[in-house]
Amino acid sequence: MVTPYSPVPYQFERLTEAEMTKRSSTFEALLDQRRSVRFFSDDPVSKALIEAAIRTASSAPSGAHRQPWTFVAVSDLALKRQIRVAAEKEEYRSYVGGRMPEEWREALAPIGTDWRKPYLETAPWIVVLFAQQYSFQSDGAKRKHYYVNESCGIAAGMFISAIHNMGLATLTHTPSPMAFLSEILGRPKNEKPFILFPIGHPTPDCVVPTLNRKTLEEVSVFL
Ligand code: IYR
Repeated sequence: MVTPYSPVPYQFERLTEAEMTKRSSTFEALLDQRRSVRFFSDDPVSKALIEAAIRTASSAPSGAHRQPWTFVAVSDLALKRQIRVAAEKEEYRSYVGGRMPEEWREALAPIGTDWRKPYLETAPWIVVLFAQQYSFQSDGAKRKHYYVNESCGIAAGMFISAIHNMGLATLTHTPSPMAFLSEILGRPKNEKPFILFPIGHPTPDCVVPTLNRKTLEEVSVFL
């Protein structure tokens, strides 16, 4: 059955230039404060906050509005431990076992990462974003998804922003390969692990790598 196009009025507010400028600088300053964090306190974070971040992320635009994502939120210590062990096994092979090309290892040197991922156990939550390559209709027929990577990438960005806005920290973590996440978390075949996010409060002595962001001139062209 085809659902017909039935538009409704868009609720929006036309702002003044001054108000737009004020809002843009407040938002820019907020997001500029965000850093990828690798030192998490084990202080608990309420389920309600994680739910709010997922709802926010799920408002992302997506190809044909298929919302091709599943957010799996894990607070169970035994499961987090299992994820840590499996991730470290893969990362050890990459960093120490020579699976990561020299050029890549050099690119990561200033970030200071290695195969150890203790935060996967310490952070009160791990949220794994799975990208649904397709889904199923109620009659079991395959339902096509469109622009899955673009859609999930946008949802991931909005998730990270929501987490930062609520004063929590996260890390965009992509242990490679990630197939172990499907197995440990019991996800169906149509879902592929996309990004893993440890979430929590940073430790009081948390440090982050020194880095500069590219300037507007470096990242843009106006024609
Ligand atoms: N997945 C590895 C390696 C890694 C890759 C990139 I690209 C980074 O920006 C950081 C790390 C890890 O998580 O350590």
